[in-house]
Amino acid sequence: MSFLFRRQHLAFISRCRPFSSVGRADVDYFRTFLPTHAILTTLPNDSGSVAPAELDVYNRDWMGKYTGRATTVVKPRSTEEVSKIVRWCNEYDIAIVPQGGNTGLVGGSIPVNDELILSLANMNKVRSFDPVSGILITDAGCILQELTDYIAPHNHIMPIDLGAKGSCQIGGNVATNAGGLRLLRYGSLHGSVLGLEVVLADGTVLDQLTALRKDNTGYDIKQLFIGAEGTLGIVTGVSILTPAAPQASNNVVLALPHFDNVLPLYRKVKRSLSEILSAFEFIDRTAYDLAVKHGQGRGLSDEDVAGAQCFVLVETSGGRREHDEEKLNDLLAELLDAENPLILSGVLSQNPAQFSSLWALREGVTEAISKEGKAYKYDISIPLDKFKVVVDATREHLAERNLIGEHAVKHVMGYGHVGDGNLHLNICAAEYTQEIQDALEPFVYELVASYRGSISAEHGIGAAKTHALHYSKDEVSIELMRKLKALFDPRGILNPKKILE
Ligand code: FAD
Ligand code: 2HG
Ligand code: ZN
Repeated sequence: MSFLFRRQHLAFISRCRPFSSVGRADVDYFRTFLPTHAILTTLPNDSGSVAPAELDVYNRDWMGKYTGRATTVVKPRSTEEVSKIVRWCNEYDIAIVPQGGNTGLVGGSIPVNDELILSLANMNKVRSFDPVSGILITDAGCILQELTDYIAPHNHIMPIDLGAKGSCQIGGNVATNAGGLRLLRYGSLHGSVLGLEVVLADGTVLDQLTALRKDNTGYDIKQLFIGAEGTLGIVTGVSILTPAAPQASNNVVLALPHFDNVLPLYRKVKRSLSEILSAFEFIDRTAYDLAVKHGQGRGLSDEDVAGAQCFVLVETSGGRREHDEEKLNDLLAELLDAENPLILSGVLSQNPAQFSSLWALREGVTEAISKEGKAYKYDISIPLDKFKVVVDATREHLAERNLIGEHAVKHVMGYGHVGDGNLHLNICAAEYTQEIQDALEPFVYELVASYRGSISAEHGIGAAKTHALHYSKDEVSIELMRKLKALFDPRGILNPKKILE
């Protein structure tokens, strides 16, 4: 009985604990092993403090939606330093927010109060790369693009790619279980991450940084940290399997007269391109127009896109350029010559610059929306044939409440990874307002739940969706998640109020 009470009590503590603020004594302790430039604090301190504005980049998220009140950011350079910081914080009740590139889209990397921000930015060394196996072992703070550049001369590529590649870190990718643009071909990080090094809540270092393709020795504990959003441990090292670079990559953007053509087109493309198909991405007309308006890649001519309701980007990656080009050209010819063509027009990239420009149309939508206004983002998994239904229903729902207009919701749009059944429903407004928020939620979540979909396909739960977790997870699952949290982080210091309320 008393044991049961203690367990329940522990779970309670991990959810509700009030934490200590970082104080001068804490900063003084960090200074015993961190150099001056690795501590940014606004607290009055003998060794110097910074102006509060200098912490803005750490306290504000990429969308400008979430703002924290951290007074101190630490930037350890080694696993040992991370461990010392975490051990200290655990002992003195200081909550920690691990932060990578701060490109997350659900507020997970921002303190909800004045937690200590532990930035991984100074842990940015590649530990080893084996060009034979393709296994890369790296510090968690390495930026995705830099890892791509590092292995490129060895003719390998990262198994993950996303629009934020210039800023996001591999540790952040792992912590969010980011999906991105290559998931169709290379699968999720649950498959390509081979090992992790993690600092646990009490400062213990869990060394599972193996370079083994196969390892069935008991529970696969590392999987729990993939997608845990920094709530179970701080990822300091990553071992990841990188595929051989394809010999040739091509892409084409196709303009479609109706959304109804997307699924027949997907079936056709899969059949015709089979093993060389590496991406099948969707952009509706609103998203496409915004990308073009904000200079994200060069589109098709006005004539080509007249009457197009949506667009699809198809990428091929294969072993022989001539073979792949021939297949893609045959497919295009077939699509255009058909009695009832599925497409209106298409542009096939002719050179690397055009290849990047076509990709930018798709990758650049998020950036374009942020230039246009404030985004409400719903990153959902739903049946493919419901992509348009959900976007239209949301637009209508907002229109019925008179919320569509230049000073309210400017655009409602959908784009995403058709191949993964993942739609990005974005509502772009002039400002973030409670009225729009209340109109969108729980409306969108109920719609998603009605299709037994997921309210977060790839961005995570962060702070943004804790209240909505139950739309995609039943009580049994949530209770198990709570128990795991209490087991890994009994004092609840790691990224509080993220994932679980
Ligand atoms: P952060 O934003 O710093 O952190 C994200 C979460 O992980 C937080 O909860 C944080 O506490 C935790 N965290 C970070 N590092 C660690 C660590 N070392 N150990 C433990 N926890 C940690 N996502 C996709 O899935 N697919 C996409 O295609 C995609 N495209 C994007 C495009 C743009 C333009 C932008 C801005 C974002 C996009 N994202 C996408 C969101 C995506 O989640 C992040 O870009 C990326 O995975 C987060 O990495 P980060 O280093 O910036 O992490
Ligand atoms: C993408 O696929 C990203 O472009 C971002 O996951 C999606 O901005 C979004 O909603
Ligand atoms: Zn995405």
